[in-house]
Amino acid sequence: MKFIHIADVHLGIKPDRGRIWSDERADEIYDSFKNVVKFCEQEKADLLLIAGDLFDAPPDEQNLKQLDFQLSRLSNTKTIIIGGANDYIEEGSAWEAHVFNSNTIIMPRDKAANVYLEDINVCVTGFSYGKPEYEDRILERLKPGREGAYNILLGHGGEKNYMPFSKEKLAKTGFDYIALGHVHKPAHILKNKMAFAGSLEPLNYTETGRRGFIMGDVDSEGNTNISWVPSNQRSYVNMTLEIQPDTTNAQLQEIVETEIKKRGRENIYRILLKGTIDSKMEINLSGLTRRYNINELIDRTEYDYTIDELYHGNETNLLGRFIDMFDEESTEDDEIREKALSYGIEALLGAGEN
Ligand SMILES: [Mn+2]
Repeated sequence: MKFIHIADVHLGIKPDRGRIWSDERADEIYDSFKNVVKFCEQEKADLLLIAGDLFDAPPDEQNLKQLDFQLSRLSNTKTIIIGGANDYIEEGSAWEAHVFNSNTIIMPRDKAANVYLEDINVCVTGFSYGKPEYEDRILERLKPGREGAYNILLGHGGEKNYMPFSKEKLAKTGFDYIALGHVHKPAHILKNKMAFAGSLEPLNYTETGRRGFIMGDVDSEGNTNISWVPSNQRSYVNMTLEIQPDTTNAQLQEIVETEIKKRGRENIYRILLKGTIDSKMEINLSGLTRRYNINELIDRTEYDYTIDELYHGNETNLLGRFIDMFDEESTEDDEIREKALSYGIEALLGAGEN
């Protein structure tokens, strides 16, 4: 028996609204889901398990028709879905009303239920969210639905207000495999027995690293082997660059460009600049932000100066007068005094007050 376990696809989400790559990301998330369907067909998977938050919000009839269309391409695979914290199933909602043409089962809302698939002797126990939050430790109390079958638990949560559980207690429930959703970072919790699939694509800048899904193989003795398959088309990358006092803005642009090309120009970058720059240097990477996906540029550079050099030539302006102020006798602690002087100078240089 072969299964594919996915979660937290968040269809319909539009990451990084307003950015040049935002619309494309929405399309890529949908494409990644279609790729999983293709993969199921290629691998002749018996089961596609979707552990909550397939949609970013409760779906309407159109969303479900499109989903049904995608899943109807599967000739060998049954799909079992639970509603999660984002796409919870309300009474009388489209989730409940839609009649699927594809071989798809939506687990009922707000209660535990079992689905027994006789042809593959698999029993899936699941609990669809009927509202956005559950404080109760519901998953820990679920029990395998059928003796003699291969028992799977399909669950969403693991955090305060989202069906919290302890890994130890969940591991002792007796299921053969526990397919989890909610945490967007993939996590293989208990070897070949319990895992968060993670999302198919990273959904915001905090979700760095690769994303994907889980493929499981169960042999005739009931031994499970799972492996993780990466699927994301882009990553969020945090990049820290150290700048030297003699670096010019043109050089900085080249450094950033080289680093982006090295790490993949399709990726979405958060660039942190550190080090010391010349007090006349002005950082401007606008040329790059038009050509690459730069989500954020954080400037933590400091100006390169000595107080004497700085004072010379600035005696009569705001900067000079500020330094004068600190030269006068002071009762302040030396360390505080030095910090205040340096913060003030950085601010005045940054504002061009010299
Ligand atoms: Mn989610």
